[in-house]
Amino acid sequence: MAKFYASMMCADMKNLQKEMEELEKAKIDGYHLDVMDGSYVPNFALGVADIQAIRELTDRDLDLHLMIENPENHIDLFADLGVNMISFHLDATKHVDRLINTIKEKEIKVGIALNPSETIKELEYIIEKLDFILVMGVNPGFAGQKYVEYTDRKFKDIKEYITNRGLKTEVYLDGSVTKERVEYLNKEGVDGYVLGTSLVFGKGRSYKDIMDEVNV
Ligand code: S6P
Ligand code: MG
Repeated sequence: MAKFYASMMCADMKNLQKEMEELEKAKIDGYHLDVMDGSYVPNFALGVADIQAIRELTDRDLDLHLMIENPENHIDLFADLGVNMISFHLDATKHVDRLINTIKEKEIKVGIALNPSETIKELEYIIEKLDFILVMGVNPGFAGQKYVEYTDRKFKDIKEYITNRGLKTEVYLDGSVTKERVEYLNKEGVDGYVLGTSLVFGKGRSYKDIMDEVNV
């Protein structure tokens, strides 16, 4: 079964508790938490207080997506907030392998977020240590962007690579996830999806009604 994570930078933070209650009725597996530093990407998103509030309201998985420079400087802080998964970008840290080890030592699942231009080959040696790959369907930094179309081809390459290597690494799509895209990529074996404004938020419909229509 595909997993669904709600991208909380797209949620109505004035009504956080109600948003989360509605999302949990809609079979959301967890919450995707985008952290941005205005430097790795030209935007800011969720912060420590938001993550604390979300953690207090749910036992479901918190999937932290770090779009920040030098993420290694902040792993203790985020681990103490009780997140369950952390992904970071290859070009945001000098020592990728060391950072993977640091996250694993905290017993937090670790993933690499792959930008549109980056390939699965760049993960050749580290892939065996990864729990998941967060494939960006958009350039990181903003919600509501257009899908980078070659990502569909990239998923085929990634799945083939993982199968040939006999690995169990999960593959998720982050960015521009629509009903049609979930239904198409599900057949390609994509394991999970980050849901933002393209599918659930700001549609004026109940999240449950929307998700009931997604055939996976
Ligand atoms: C983008 C960020 C994502 C967005 C998500 C929004 O930098 O990593 O997690 O929150 O892409 O979804 P949508 O459907 O508005 O593209
Ligand atoms: Mg994200």
